[in-house]
Amino acid sequence: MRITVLAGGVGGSRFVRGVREECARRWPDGNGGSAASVTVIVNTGDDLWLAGVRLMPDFDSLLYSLAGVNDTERGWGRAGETERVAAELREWGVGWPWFTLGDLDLGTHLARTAWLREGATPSEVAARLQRRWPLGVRLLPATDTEVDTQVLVADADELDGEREMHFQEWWTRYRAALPAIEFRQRNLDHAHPAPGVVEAIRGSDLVLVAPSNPVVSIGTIVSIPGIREAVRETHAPVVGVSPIIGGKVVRGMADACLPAIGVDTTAEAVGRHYGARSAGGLIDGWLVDDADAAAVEPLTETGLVAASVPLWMRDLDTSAALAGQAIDLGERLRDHATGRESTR
Ligand code: FO1
Repeated sequence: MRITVLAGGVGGSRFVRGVREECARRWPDGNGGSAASVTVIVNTGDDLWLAGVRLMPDFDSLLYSLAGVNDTERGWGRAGETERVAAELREWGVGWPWFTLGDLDLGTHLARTAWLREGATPSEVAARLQRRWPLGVRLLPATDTEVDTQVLVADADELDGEREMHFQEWWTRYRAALPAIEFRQRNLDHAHPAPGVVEAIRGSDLVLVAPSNPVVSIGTIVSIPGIREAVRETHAPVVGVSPIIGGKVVRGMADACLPAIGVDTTAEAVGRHYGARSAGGLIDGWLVDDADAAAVEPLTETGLVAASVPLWMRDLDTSAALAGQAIDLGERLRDHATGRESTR
């Protein structure tokens, strides 16, 4: 069983841990792991250069969470972190005072930057970093091109009344409080999927879209030329999980991003936004929370196979249960599709 997951950082980490756990339960390999293979296509739009080092926040959130060394409260960075270097950087006025680089976390950024300076690609760096811990899944950056997300906001002090800033400043300094006019990926014109990404999507038995930010995480991944096409053309069923429950984001700032693309902050609107593959969209199945069960009927009319299940991931068991629901919906879609083929 080969599963590929499109994921961002914080919401993605919980979901991917659930997928890993559920695969170990369904397809045990006899020594605690899984005979299934899970590949995660990781959003790289949150990435940035800061204080001379290259940060890849979503990749690092997945790496630390899957390795069990993450700060579970904050949702990013390392457990047991200290901030001695960050205090010095603030004294020197290097980096951003509102963006904390922990000492252990800096170890990762320094290793990554050292390898990049030796000529390694972000994909090669990602492979080296995840060799340190047996994660049980493979993490692939969506692209090796720097596509750092920029946010356009209104600014009366600017001549044209607008200002652009890195997504991380918009989120960590302003807490997404500045209304976003537009999100833009840099270098999209010469970006392409990282090695292994298209092959993973096309070669899967199931593609899952994690309950990550539809704009700056999933949206960024599928904006890389070639990735949306791979998802639309894969023979695997494509099942998405709503990041919105009862009209509210579960974590993060998707509610501050969705208005910029004209999408309401509802499970139904995001499902419609991704769209049914049979109607030119991205997904086949869409899981909403029981609180949004009323969305199932209207979503079904758009060509999606929608289902309402418990979406809250409070712990490993609930995360694994959600992953199981997504895998089951994928099986239903596959049987349905093959059923359709056999009647042809
Ligand atoms: N998020 C914050 O809200 N404040 C921070 O100071 C901060 C530092 C930070 C350092 C490294 C890293 O990988 C992530 C960090 N984040 C911080 C989280 C980051 O903004 C998020 O992980 C995502 O990029 C946004 O979803």
